[in-house]
Amino acid sequence: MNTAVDQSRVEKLNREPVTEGPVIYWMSRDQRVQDNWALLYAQEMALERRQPLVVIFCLAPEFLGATLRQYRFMLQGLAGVEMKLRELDIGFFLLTGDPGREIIRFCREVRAGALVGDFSPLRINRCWKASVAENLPAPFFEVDAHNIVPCRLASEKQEYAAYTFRPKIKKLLPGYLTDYPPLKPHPHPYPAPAGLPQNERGKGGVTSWQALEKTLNVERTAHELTGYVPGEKAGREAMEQFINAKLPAYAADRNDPSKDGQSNLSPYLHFGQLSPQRLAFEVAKAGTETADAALETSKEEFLEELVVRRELSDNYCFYNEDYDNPAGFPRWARENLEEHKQDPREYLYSRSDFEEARTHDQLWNAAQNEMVVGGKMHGYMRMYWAKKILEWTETPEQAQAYAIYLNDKYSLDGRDPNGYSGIAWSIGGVHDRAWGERPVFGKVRYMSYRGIRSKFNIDAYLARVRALMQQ
Ligand code: FAD
Ligand code: FO1
Repeated sequence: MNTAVDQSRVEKLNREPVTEGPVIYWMSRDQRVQDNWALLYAQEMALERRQPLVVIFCLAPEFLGATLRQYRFMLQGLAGVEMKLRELDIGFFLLTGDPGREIIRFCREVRAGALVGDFSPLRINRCWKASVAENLPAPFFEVDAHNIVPCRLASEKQEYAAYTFRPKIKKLLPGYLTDYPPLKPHPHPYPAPAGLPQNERGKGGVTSWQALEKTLNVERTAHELTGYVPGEKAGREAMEQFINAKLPAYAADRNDPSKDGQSNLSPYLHFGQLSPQRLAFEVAKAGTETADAALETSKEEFLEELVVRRELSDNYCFYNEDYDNPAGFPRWARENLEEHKQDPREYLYSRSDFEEARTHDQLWNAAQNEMVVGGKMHGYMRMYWAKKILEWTETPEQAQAYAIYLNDKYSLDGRDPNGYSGIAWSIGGVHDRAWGERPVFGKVRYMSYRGIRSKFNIDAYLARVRALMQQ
C-alpha cells in the first residue's frame, strides 16, 4: 500500500490477512480527527480497497481511577470527533463495556475487513489489545500516532536517562517531525446504521452523550473543572494562543510556580485531542523569520520537554512493566531506599491527610489544593509534592501508591505515562542520578522547602492557589 504513513509506525498484532469489509479504526489514546496517523492509515487502507471507513471508541466503565471530571472532559471531546467525522462521511460508533469483548463483537457484526488501533504503553491498553488480537477474525494493525518518533523505533530498550535517549531521538527526528496530510472526505459511505449495531444512540443516529454518564462506575465528587474547554478545536486554539503569547517567556517562567509560564496543554495531549507532533511542528517553525535569541532558547527548552522527556516516558512504560511500582526503580535507588526504610520519619501522614491537604507544610498543601481544585498542579511543584510524600510516609511503596492514586484521581492529565515516570523519577530516581546520601531519601534527589523559598516568590504562589480556591 503506497502510504503517507511511515511503515515504522505500524505493528501487525496478529496474522490474519486483510479481507473484504469496512476498515475500522479503534480510537483510544489519540482522540482526534486531524493529525492522527492511525486514522490516516485506516483511511488509506479503506480507499485502496474501496471500503467504508468506521471509527469506534469503547467507553470502559472505569479507567485507572478516573472520576467524572476526566470522563466529562473526554466525552465532550469525543462528541466533537463524532460531528467532524460525520461531515467527512466517516462512521462513528461509541461502544460501552469491556473493550476486549466489545471490539470483537462489533468487528464480527460488521464483518470488518481490517482493524487499526493506536498505541499506548500502559498495561491496561496492552491487555485490551492482546485479547482483541487473539480472537479477532480480521487483521489488527497498531499505529503509533502519539510519539513523533515511533516508540519501538526510538529505542529497542529502556533508556537509562534523558542523556542516553536524546541522541537517539534527535538523530531520527528530522525524518519524523513533518506536517500531516489532511484526512479526506470518504467516498465509500459506511453502511446505514441499521447494518451496524445500534448502541446508545439518540435521535438521528447521533450518540446520546448524556446517557453515557450513567454507564460509568466512577467517583462523582471531584468537582467540575471550568479552566479547560475540551476538544480538538479548543486544543488547537490553546496551542496557537500559547505559541503567540507565552512561548517567548517559557524558558524564563516555566519553572516558577508563582507565574503561569507553562503551556497548560497536557490535558489536550493526554487525551490525544492535540497531536504532540502538531505542537512540536508548529513550535519548531515559530518566529523563524526573526532572529530572537530568547524565543529560540524557549523553543529549545519546550521541545526538550515535549519531545525528549515525553517520549522518554513512553519508553519507560513500554519497556518496564513495573513502571508503577518500586521494582521499576534503578537498582542503586531500590537498594538504597531499602537501607533507609527504617529511618525515623519526622512526619507521617495517611492517604486522606494528603488528599485533604492536611500536612504541616503550607506549600505542599497549596500544591495539593491546586491539583484538587484546578485539575492541574504546576510542573515544578509536582516534583516537590511527590518527594515530600516519600519523606512523610512509612515506605517508598506506600509513597508511590499514594502519589499515583492522588495524581490519577484529580489531575486532568493523569493516568498517563508522563505521570508514572514523573512519580518514579521523584520517588525512585528513575532517569536521574544518585545524589548525596541522606535519611529516608538515601541517594534519591532531595528537594527542600527552603530551597524552593530561596528560588521563587512562594507567597505569590500561595496567593494564586487561594484565589483559585475562592473561584
Ligand atoms: P509544559 O511545561 O508546557 O510542557 C509541555 C508538554 O511537554 C507537557 O504537556 C508534556 O507533554 C511535556 N512535558 C513537560 N514536562 C515533562 C516531564 N517532566 N515529563 C514528561 N513530559 C513532560 N505529565 C502529564 O502529562 N501527566 C501527569 O499525570 C504527570 N504527572 C507528573 C507527576 C510528577 C510527580 C512529575 C514530577 C511530573 C508529572 N508530569 C505529568 C510531567 C509534567 O510535570 C507535566 O507534563 C507538565 O507539568 C504538564 O503541564 P504543561 O503541559 O503546562 O507543561
Ligand atoms: N480509552 C479508551 O479506549 N476507553 C476509555 O473508556 C477510556 C477512558 C479514559 C478515562 C480517563 C483517561 O485519562 C483516559 C481514558 N482512556 C480511555 C484513554 C486512553 O486509554 C489512553 O490511551 C491512556 O490514558 C494512555 O494515555
